[in-house]
Amino acid sequence: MIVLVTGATSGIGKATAEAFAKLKYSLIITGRRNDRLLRLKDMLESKYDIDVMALCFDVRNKDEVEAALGSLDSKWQEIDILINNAGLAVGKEPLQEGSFDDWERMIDTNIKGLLYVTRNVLPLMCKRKRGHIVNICSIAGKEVYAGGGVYCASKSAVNALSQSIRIDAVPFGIKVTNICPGAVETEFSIVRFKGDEDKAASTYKGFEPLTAEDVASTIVYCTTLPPNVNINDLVLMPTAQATATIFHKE
Ligand code: NDP
Ligand code: 8X3
Repeated sequence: MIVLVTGATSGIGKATAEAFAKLKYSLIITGRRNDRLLRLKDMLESKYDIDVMALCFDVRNKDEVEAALGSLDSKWQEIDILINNAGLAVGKEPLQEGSFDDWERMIDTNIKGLLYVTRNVLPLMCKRKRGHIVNICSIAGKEVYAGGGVYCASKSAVNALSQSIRIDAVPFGIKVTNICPGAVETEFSIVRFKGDEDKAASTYKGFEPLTAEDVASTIVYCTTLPPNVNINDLVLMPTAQATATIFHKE
């Protein structure tokens, strides 16, 4: 089995890569930070005795995505599972104060990046009449909240794309799963608050958030079900989180 995980240099993507490594799957790991990618490749290969291909590219750059995925030889083209995980939120201002640059980073990464990667991988799955695409959406794709406008819109788009890819791919026996986590403590909030670690840490104060490993084990669950079973859509939350905005904090 071959799994491609985008955004494997941190958080959910990294934990997911390791969860599949434990199952002895071969891995294609991607991200922009090549030093982290190469360290992860070395660790996974030596600890789990598996094959790992590291591809360094920016999912926002269509040419880079095509060049990286087009460089795969026939063995590595046999991707069984694609985890579209690379993504981010930037800023949390009300829309009237929002930054065009932040908006473009979110739209280009979360929507267009997911599309560029999927456009390169899905034809390979269609040809083999097998495959599973897991899109990491968010509770932000199901609900909106103050200051979340463009991030929530980008994740609503992921929600819609999961449904439409499922329709287009169903004649080829391909599964599509949309995974919507609530609060997961990763580098997500550090990125959202542009390096302000105190503000990022305050997001997770007073309750126990999900861990990246919690999401990874859910992804493994969804992708190891029998061939006739697919989880279309899955929302997982910390027990202390009821909706996108209602938390029980001590
Ligand atoms: P992290 O910031 O820890 O990880 C994000 C990953 O995405 C990194 O590996 C980063 O790699 C990669 N990435 C970001 N931009 C690009 C890009 N332009 N090209 C390639 N890779 C990129 O956050 P999470 O693990 O939390 O986030 C993973 C996914 O989960 C995201 O889609 C996020 O929206 C979603 N999510 C997160 C939740 C949370 O509370 N944390 C909840 C719900 C969903 P690099 O910087 O090396 O390129
Ligand atoms: C990340 C979770 O609630 O910050 O997608 O949007 S949230």
